[in-house]
Amino acid sequence: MEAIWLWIGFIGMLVGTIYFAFSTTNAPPGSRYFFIITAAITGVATIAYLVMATGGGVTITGDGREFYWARYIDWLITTPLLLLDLSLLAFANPRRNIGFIGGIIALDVVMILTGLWAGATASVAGRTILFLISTAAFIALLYLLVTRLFSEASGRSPAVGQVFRTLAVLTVVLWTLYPVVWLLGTEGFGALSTSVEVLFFMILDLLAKVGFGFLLLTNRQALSDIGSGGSAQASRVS
Ligand code: RET
Repeated sequence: MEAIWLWIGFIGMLVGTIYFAFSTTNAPPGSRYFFIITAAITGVATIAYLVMATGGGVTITGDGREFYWARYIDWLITTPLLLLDLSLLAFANPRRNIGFIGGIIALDVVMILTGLWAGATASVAGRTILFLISTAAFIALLYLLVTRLFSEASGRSPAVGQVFRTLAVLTVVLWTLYPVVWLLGTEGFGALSTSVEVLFFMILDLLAKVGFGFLLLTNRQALSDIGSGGSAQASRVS
């Protein structure tokens, strides 16, 4: 069954990538970078799913589990890009907030790397400690997203504010399900078989990348507000 879920993941990511890449030609002026970042997110995942579906990117751990490390390489590249999309929506002037954006991405990288090491570790104690470090970074990241990014986004045009809130809520809910699947799956308590775990991660990945990208890139009002300056004030003037 695993291979079927992985092929479905591959096709879903591929279709998303082609759609986002073609939509770039029709991007509202000044918003093209959102299309490029979003197509890159699904593009990286397309390759990761192809690798896993053809039997790569997986290893047997010291304690005998089948561990798909390829998905962490995907997440290591794509989750910072998803946070970049959110940050570029929230900040009227992202360049001036480069420290904050770098900080939230650094927490994300810590979360994914310690999650990778936790999954690859044979000892239960090692896995538990690394899982806790990863979760702490995740909570800090969510805190920054819910406080600072939300308040920045409320200063933008109504359409930008609305799409930011939808995407941020989607992100908080979906991302929180990843450690839950991990804990229930083979890396944690082993309540889910490898194939059910692969299925759940595939659904989450499609929603968090293709679903996210679709909601963002089909919102032409928000994208053209951003292209024309993007703050509440700029959109009132135009
Ligand atoms: C792990 C296990 C350790 C604890 C935590 C995790 C969080 C993972 C997250 C992944 C998000 C992935 C996304 C992929 C792209 O579509 C590594 C599962 C907290 C939040 C959004």
